[in-house]
Amino acid sequence: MEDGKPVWAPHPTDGFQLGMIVDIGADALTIEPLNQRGKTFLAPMNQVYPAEDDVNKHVDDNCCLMYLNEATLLNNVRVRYNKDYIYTYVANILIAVNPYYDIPKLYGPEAIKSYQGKSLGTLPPHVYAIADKAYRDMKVLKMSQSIIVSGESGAGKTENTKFVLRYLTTTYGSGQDIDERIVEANPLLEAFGNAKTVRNNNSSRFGKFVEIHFNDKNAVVGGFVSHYLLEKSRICMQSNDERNYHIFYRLCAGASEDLKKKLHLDSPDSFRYLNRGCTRYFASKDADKQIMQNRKSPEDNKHVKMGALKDPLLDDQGDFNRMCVAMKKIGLNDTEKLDLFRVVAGVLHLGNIDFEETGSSSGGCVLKNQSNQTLECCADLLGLDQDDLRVSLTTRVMLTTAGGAKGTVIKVPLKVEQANNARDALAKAVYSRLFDHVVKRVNQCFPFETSSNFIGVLDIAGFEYFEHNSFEQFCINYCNEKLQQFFNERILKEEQELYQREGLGVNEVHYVDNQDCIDLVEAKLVGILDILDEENRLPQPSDQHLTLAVHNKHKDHFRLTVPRKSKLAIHRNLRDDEGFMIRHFAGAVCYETTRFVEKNNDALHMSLESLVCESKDKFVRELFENSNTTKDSKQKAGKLGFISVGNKFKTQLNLLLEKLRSTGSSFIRCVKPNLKMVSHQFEGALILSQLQCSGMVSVLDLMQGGFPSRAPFHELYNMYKQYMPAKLTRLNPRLFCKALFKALGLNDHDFKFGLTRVFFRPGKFAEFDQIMKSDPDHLAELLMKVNKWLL
Ligand code: AOV
Ligand code: MG
Repeated sequence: MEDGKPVWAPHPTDGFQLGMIVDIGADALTIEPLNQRGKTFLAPMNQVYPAEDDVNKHVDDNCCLMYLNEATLLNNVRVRYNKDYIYTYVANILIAVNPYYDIPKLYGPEAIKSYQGKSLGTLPPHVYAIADKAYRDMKVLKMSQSIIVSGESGAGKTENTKFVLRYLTTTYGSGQDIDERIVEANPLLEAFGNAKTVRNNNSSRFGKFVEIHFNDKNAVVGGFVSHYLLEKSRICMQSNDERNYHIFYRLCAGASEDLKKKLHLDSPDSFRYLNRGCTRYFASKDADKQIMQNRKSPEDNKHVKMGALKDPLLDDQGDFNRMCVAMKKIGLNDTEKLDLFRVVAGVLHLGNIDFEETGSSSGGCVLKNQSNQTLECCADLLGLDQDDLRVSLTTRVMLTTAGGAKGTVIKVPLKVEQANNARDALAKAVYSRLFDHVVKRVNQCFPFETSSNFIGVLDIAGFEYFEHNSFEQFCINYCNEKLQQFFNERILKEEQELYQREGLGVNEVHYVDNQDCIDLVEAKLVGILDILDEENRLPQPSDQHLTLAVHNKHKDHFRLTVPRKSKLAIHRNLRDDEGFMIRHFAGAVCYETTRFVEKNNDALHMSLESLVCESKDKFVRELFENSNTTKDSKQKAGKLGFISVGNKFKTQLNLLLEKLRSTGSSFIRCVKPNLKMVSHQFEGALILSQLQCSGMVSVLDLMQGGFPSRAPFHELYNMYKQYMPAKLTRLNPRLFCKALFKALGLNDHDFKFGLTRVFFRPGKFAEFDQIMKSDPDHLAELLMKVNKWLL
């Protein structure tokens, strides 16, 4: 860092602030903030970074900056965000900040047109540019491509994913129904798989990989959606201020009177599964106002006053109608629609069944009186026999070995609490099978026979850590470890391979391999997932026993520790048998293991399973027949009452990564600008931590030590030949560039000539470009030099 130049020093809310170094200590610097002269503070040496000369300047590709570090990246993204440039490149990686409002013309038909066939970097950074690059790479390299969209909840993954799908189908579609269907499948998937959370009013509660398939002429022929880990706990219970899946409210708000009668529907607050989350509606007053303003007309606000469970930020009735239109467009007929709605209503009624103690010595329970009619409704909607349903909810079939008579079936009465659990388990099973069906049905609407290549878009939740982290966070963070490893492989490894190919002889760059963390979770027998399965198979599994087993197996593992207060993880103090802490690439997370065992089991207990499998309703029966549960695993489950959620996810994830590794890849890192979900508010510290979690900072480290900007010889040649004398333009592009660089007197240290392109040190390409675009007299003078040098 040079004397007398401003630096970026840490700031608690802005991330970084400009200041001057006024004193240098052993490992801390004394900084005087530029905007608070006279006041000083101490900053750790390794958190102070050189600032660009002009901190108001911004660049499309962050690699054009002179200093590549997290502070200059944050500043570049901030300056751009304030001008509504929400997209920024770091080399080929796209950073996308959620604007929380519709930026005029950003995504319109003209924008779609303009990006077609354009190399990355010729137009302002855009998600369309990434989509087009994927398409051109697929075409030229004859290789499938994937676009990995990541970021925390509310960062804009799903919106950007939709823009990619719309761009590709509009630009390279077949001109037939299929194009529209690929886009219109989303409202249906979102109705069943998205919900309002405190972080996002339309939060995807499942991961998805959407493939658009192309024929040998590179036109769209079909699509395929894979889905991962629908959040099941939400079906029966939501946190404060959160809702259940959209479809429940939409159906209650939007169904015709006729349909309402048929499905015995009422306002959402009459259903247990809907009326326990929303005690307060507003994420914040500001967010609320903002969103109200965004509503196009007063008409949009008129439902706000409806029943207590009506969320003023969401227009359930309008959304219901839009969803029905989408269903029609993708080809669902009325019977199919009714099938879906019937099961949704069935789940709602199931949730309203209440139990009370019998008071008899057997300790069992019975349905509360007023639940009898609900039972009837529910049985009717799901095609079940009323009495069978009653018995299955209040008793459990067990195989007994008592008295030596092996395998005698007995019915054990359930306690109220157990009956509640049985009811909820059934609801979760029915709804999650219904979701599987929705995805399957969506896939039938863009079928294809053969395809040459595909472009897949991955929209899956990013690294999460909350105050309480449970099995869901454990799975999603495990997934992010795998994706981070893939990112490292692709970005860091490939960068080095490029240097090698081009004969640059740059020192190898080291990065932290997270294989050890992945192994900790997924290794055979000793990995946490297998330890968990083993626990599930015990006659009396318990979360405490599981937790101790995990600690025992990995006593000195670098990545695993007992839970304790740490700077990195905000959590309550847990006992050693209540949780464990994992050091992830993005920070340490403390997992509370309560209900891990239960959440890891996908099996319904025997009597419930056979109940639904024998439903009189063909649709319900098929939900269970055609589920992902193979016959094999069902048989296993029958014996042990256990189907592993964790290991199923592991298998799916490994298949996904295998697929990703076989494709070319692009990365989109989405960023959430503030917690209030409002436009024009840039919370620096919050954004900085997202950039760090996404691995962007290690990319910058790599780039700062290497040659982040590069330009193929022929591109430079084409860019500047118009300014050159004829003699020079006769040279081949490589010689042309050499001559030019020599004449300009550029410092040898600032660039390197590879086999096909010039590589620039950070910021040096911008300098070079500036010289070339400087005033004509100056350029002419320089060109004279080129001429002279050549002669
Ligand atoms: P997510 O997919 O990353 O969260 P979304 O894509 O659902 O986040 O974005 C959240 C909300 O932000 C959207 O509903 C929009 O209102 C707004 N938004 C996002 N991107 C844009 C954009 N480019 N322009 C305008 N508004 C935008 V989650 O699914 O919760 O992890 O599980
Ligand atoms: Mg989403």
